[in-house]
Amino acid sequence: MSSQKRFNVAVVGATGAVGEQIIRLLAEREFPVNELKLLSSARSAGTKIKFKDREITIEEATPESFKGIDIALFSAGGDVSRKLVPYAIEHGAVCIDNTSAFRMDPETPLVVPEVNIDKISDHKGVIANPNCSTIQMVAALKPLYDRYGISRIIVSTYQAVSGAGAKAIQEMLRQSKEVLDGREANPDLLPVSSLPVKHQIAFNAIPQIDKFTENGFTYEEMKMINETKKIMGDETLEVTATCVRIPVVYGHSESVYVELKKDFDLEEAKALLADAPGIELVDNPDEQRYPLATDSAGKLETFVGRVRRDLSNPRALNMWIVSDNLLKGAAWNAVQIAEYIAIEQK
Ligand code: NAP
Ligand code: 3JM
Repeated sequence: MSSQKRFNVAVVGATGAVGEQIIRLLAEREFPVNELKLLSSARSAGTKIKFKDREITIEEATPESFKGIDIALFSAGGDVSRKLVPYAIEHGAVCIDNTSAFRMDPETPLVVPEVNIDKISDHKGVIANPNCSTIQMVAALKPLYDRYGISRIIVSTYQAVSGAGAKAIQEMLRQSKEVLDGREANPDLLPVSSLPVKHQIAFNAIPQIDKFTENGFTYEEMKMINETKKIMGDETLEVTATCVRIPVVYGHSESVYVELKKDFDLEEAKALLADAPGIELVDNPDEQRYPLATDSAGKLETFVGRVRRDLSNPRALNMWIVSDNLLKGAAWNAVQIAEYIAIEQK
């Protein structure tokens, strides 16, 4: 992208699964970077990361790290954001936060550019990036919402291990090898929670992502429910979710049932999806074409297929929504927001 102004950018969580993709996208998209500060915990401080033709030394993230920073992208967990975002704001940075720390704060815009880019200017120093599973779902449902209205969404997710961080990928691969070698899998990480009980992810499906809340839903499920209403700007939307971890490395898949407020024509609904920004319709049952997690890996788009009228409710659709959880689900949505900020401040 072209812009006169160049920005001092900080990436917090630069050595993580999301941070790595943010750095790659900043380079690939030619984001107008002046200085790039790469921050992590003390564990990784001192290691070097390549950015274009430069080698940048990782520094420990501290309250002082944000002096002179214009844009700070956070993906180092909620505790780090809660602690450091206020300092970054104090130093004059606009923060784009990938964690759940500020998403439901009424003062913080929760932005998916294809859905509610108009909210981007309402910030008080921090713009929140939604949860990965929410982002791809609302991006795909937006054209249907605008044309027909939506009353109800029932979603089940099939989420990749990379959503639980770089360590979870290694955990799944290690367990797979153990099982293929005829040994028992030694679960050590998933589900991510403070409880000592861990489950096998290799050759399995775990119906728990994040901790449980008191109502029987997990936090991941509650994120999808609450964030969807906030992003769509519609508290009357009825949403329910079941979030499941599966042994896929990259790409979250979702089975979505959506009840519309008006009668619809199926071919028109598909045409709306095909024309929507950031959406690619892959829907040809005759040729067995539909979105696959493996095809979504490395891509910026959200893929939609298996679009069909529900048999129990003629005003409802069933569909399959897939996207790379580390890209549109995290790093790309965040860099997209940064690109809009850069355009605004040009
Ligand atoms: P990850 O691969 O485990 O990486 C975690 C990163 O955070 C590493 O760079 C780590 O640095 C850094 N970090 C950990 N503790 C820190 C501390 N006290 N101070 C500074 N940096 C610290 O995890 P990930 O998958 O990249 O995810 C990171 C976070 O992004 C998640 O916790 C989540 O909040 C958010 N996330 C959001 C989405 C989304 O949908 N928007 C998706 C995935 C993740 P070291 O190398 O020093 O350990
Ligand atoms: C994705 O702070 C933490 O423990 C991070 C938990 C986490 C989150 C979150 O709640 O911010 C891990 C993976 C997310 C997310 O995007 O909601």
